[in-house]
Amino acid sequence: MAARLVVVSNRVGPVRGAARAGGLAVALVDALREAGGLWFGWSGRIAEQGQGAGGVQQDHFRGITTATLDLTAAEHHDYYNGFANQCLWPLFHYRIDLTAYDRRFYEGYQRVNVRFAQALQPLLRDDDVLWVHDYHLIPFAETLREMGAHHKIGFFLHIPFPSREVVLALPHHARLAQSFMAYDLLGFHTQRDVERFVDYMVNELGAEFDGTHLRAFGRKAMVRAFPIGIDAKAFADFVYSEDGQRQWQRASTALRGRTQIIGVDRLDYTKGIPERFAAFERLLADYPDARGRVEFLQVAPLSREGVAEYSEIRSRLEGAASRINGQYGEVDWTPLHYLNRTVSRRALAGLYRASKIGLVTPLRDGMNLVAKEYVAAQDPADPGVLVLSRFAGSAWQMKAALIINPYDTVEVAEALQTARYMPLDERRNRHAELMQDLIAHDVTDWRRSYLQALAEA
Ligand code: ADQ
Repeated sequence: MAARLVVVSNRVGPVRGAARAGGLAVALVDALREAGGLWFGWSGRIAEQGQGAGGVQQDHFRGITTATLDLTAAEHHDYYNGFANQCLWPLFHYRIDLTAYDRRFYEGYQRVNVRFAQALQPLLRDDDVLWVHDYHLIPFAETLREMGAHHKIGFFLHIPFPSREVVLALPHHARLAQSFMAYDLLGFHTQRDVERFVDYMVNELGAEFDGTHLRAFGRKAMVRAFPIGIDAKAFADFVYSEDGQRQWQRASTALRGRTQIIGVDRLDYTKGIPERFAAFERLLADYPDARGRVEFLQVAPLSREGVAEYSEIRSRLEGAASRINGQYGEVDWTPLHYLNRTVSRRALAGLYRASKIGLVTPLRDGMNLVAKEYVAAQDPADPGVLVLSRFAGSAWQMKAALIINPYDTVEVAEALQTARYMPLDERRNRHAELMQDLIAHDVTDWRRSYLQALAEA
């Protein structure tokens, strides 16, 4: 019998409604189903202030077990909002200016990793294989190994690994590096992330690298890139679902022949949304023929509302949106539509299809799945054009997109204008190239190649 898979991630996704949650949740649920697995992590619940967090809650559904823990209010503050989202998240996205180096955050982070490891350990079987996800849980394997675990444990980082100089700004960087080495396989989205990680480990910490394995702190780990994909075929089918059709129709009717540009992101300062608004404003300023003929729809549900930077960016965007509409709008034309709302994945597919231009401008992004979803939702016979930031991990794969520098609003406005007038032949060719790669490197391919490498590591 194949070894059981244990997935460990900060949030345990919905197992029952995984298809609705989409992307990663589906991929992990499929992997767990194949191996009859266990998914372990935070429940998403916070205990009342001053209350303990209680024990592990287990649930079983179609061969998958979930085991979750609540966080105390203090843990949520120091570990989740603190070290994970105010220190590692900004730092790994090159926002040294937003990085909070509070020692209490780091201690809270370590404590939660220890508590999680202690809670998982009694549930482990000898031949389990563990797959740990993302920056919240870097010390997880080291902590488990200190408790005697000898399992095969892999790690995947969903966000970028930054260049060496940036990592050095973290007071605890060498401790974290040691924690990384407790894994047997370290997975990153792109070869560039692998190179930056190896450069840091070798040149700062004296690790040795032989092209596939890194040796440091008395341990050896395989290091490789596994670019995550989407289920491109399923996403393309969403366009023809009831919700997809409804949104597509609704948007098309409202557009009355105008061109729609779409942006879809969690409201996060790494996604380059203010820069995107500025580029749209530049388009209207520099290309008068766009006025009255183009609309920009930005869908950005609020996220991490407990962190101050997130409310700041929210008010900044509200200001920019009303200024642009105030300056350029007409009684019968609103240039910019800005919605702080989550849309179902099917409805999202319909919105992408109704949009002739997909505008994805992160200042840094591990991969960026929106770029892939936009392409998958297009009509191959008359596809829209993707304008994509060179700082998204996906730009390394999606070379047939119009690749731009998101800081350069003039260049982005030019790309939007190019996209508006791109001939059908060129749009088809670019789309076909992008789609071919999306299908060849989909999310199933991603998890299979990761788990195969882990089995061999
Ligand atoms: P995120 O930073 O969340 O993920 P991204 O890869 O773009 O970024 O994925 C976002 C997902 O949320 C997409 O599937 C998108 O459709 C969905 N989404 C966004 N806005 C939505 C809305 N309004 N309604 C409904 N759904 C919405 C992190 C890393 C990325 C990496 C992924 C996966 O930051 O770089 O690509 O993990 O590894």
